[in-house]
Amino acid sequence: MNKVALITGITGQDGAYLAEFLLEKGYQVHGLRRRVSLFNTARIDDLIEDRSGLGKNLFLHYGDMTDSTSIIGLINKIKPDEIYNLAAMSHVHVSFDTPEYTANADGLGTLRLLEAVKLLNMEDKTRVYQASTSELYGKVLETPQTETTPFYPRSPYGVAKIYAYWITVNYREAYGIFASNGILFNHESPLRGEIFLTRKVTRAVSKMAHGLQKTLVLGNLNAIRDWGHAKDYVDAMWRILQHNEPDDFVIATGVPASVRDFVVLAFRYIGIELAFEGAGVDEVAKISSMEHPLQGFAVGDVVVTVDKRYYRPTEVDALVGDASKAKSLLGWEPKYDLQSLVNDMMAADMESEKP
Ligand code: NDP
Ligand code: GDR
Repeated sequence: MNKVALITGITGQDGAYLAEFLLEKGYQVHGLRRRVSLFNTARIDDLIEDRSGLGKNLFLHYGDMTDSTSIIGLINKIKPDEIYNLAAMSHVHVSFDTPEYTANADGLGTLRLLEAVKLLNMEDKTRVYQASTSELYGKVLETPQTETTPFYPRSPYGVAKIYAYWITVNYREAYGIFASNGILFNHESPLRGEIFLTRKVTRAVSKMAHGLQKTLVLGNLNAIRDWGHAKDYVDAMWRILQHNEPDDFVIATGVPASVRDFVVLAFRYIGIELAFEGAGVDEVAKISSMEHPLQGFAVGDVVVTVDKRYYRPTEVDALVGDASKAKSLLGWEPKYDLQSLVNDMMAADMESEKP
């Protein structure tokens, strides 16, 4: 019998990669999708349309993390062996504008799911993966961050996710549910949402290369993140649920890079070197050299500026993770480094942004 998996958030970046990963392993995959006014399945349309032959084992169901009945009904109907709880209002900056909704979907949503497993007496059958985050560390008290580093979230998103983290630990300890947290650091890909930093940069630089955009406006260039590839990180999620006992794991590359560093690598992909001048909102990046002429651009042109509207009320300055535990207990290793991540994203956006 094929294992049955439920993925909440299947229409998101990680959901799409995880669905493909599990289908390739022979799972029957069910996805919780919410009703929105435009189609939201672009990332999984290849699977839905069964272009690779994997789609026959994929089933989508309408529901919402804020609606207990849809969650209980679905889990009761499909009786999953594994649940991957990826659904969330996942944008840190937006969470400052929608704090109550974020707490409901990201925090209470996790409770609803765990409570459904308990109510349906599926504690012994169903394993639960919770999409926890490096945003739990927030104001960093120790570097690099490990499973034992204290948490200090700095956004409504981080605070909602800390509830989800602890309710997952609590249902494991109280009811014996195989429930584990993956504390994942930033992971990106060509499927990354367009308003996250990396994708905003790779799309803008690709548009510039095609003569469709003149400047890129960003927020805090000093923030430091540990960026990996989503493909590597969904493999870690699966390994966490195959482990012989439920536990919590940091998943990260261990390599820090600033927003400025990421911008430099993306421009270098199209043959442009940058020189940064000024500081804070007055900082700009100018073209210092060009490998080949690019129509509409000359050495000395300002191509990156900073605008306060992209600053967050409270920022997470620097995150870098130590994934030693996952490496030794799960045998997990990332295949992508920052350069190959940038190359993958730039190659995809150069194609998709072609006029
Ligand atoms: P995305 O924003 O790309 O995807 C989020 C998914 O959740 C989408 O499918 C979205 O649906 C769905 N969703 C949002 N709100 C609800 C709701 N109320 N009910 C049902 N579904 C909902 O996120 P990622 O794929 O990048 O991340 C996956 C998970 O991992 C998230 O929980 C995120 O917080 C967490 N995480 C992500 C990291 C990263 O760097 N990517 C790092 C650490 C944790 P729709 O398509 O309709 O919007
Ligand atoms: P983050 O990702 O907040 O780390 O959360 P994001 O890509 O949004 O920001 C990364 C850093 O870049 C700075 N920044 C900008 N960010 C955006 N979005 N837009 C800009 O113009 C910009 N300029 C500078 C930010 O201030 C920040 O420091 C992501 C999400 O996927 C979460 O769901 C996940 O939990 C964490 O990663 C780990």
